[in-house]
Amino acid sequence: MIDPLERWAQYGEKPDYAGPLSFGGMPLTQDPAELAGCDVAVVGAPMDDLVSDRPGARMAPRAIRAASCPAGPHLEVKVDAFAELRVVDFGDAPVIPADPETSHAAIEATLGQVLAAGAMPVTLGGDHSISEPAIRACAAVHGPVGVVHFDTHTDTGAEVFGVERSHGTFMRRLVEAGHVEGSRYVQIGLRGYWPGEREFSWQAEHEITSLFMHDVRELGIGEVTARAIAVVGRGPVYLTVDVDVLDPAFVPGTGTPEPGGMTATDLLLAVRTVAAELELVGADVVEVIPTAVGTNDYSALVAERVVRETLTGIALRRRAA
Ligand SMILES: [Mn+2]
Repeated sequence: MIDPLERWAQYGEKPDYAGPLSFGGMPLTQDPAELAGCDVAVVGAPMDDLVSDRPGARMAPRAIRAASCPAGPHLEVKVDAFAELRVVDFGDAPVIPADPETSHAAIEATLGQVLAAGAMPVTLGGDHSISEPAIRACAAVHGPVGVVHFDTHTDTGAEVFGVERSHGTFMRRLVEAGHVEGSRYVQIGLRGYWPGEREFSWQAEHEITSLFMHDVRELGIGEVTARAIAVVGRGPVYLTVDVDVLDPAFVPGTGTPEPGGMTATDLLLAVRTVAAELELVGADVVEVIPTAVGTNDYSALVAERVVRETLTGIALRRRAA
């Protein structure tokens, strides 16, 4: 186990730009034996071979780790997730460029090691297709899961350009394989011009709930989040956040940007609330395309905060229990 804070121990924190790169400056290991006793293991899934539009999300795990992550308690809810939870960075899954099937198998196997140790995997994508092996790994241990899915798109196509394994099809594949319960699956933030009638009627057959961007605009994020939590209810839940749910103003780098999206303020509150209220067994943040270095990369920074708010929600839930 490498502790990036070690050389700054007398200060209790280190500069974000210094020391070995790990999520939140947390200890870093690639040894599954060292996951024992951990609550959360962060895993990078740096692949973007299955995007239909802009590539670059393979660079995101490193960029998210390099984004600023200040130490200390959350000013609003007064919980320090890193003090409350034992979080480690488990490195990256051994993905292979231009071989998505092998990369998906590597992601599933790496998350399997996390789950076998009793820890919760938090995966840094990658294009959104990485949620397919990630959710499969969680469902293999916990049984079929509910899903809270923040996204502009439903990702429930039967194919995209005739391709069945894609960042636009994986949710359909997971529902059809029985890994996701349609009646406990909620999409939040949908907008734009895809998908169409065929996909939405398939979704209706599987009792999937869609909360659109106009619902967020008209009902407010508090009510939309409460409705999502009510639909998913008790039982294991996976949280997946495609950062394209945000307005491009808040995420300059992402695979398929769509104007008219959520604010960072709303998204961060929503993920924290979901994590505090539901029984999360896994989470990911995907489709981040880094456009700058370190704290200058706002896309990676907002993705880092999505994870931080998720961890804060988990810490709140643990404290309440
Ligand atoms: Mn997506």
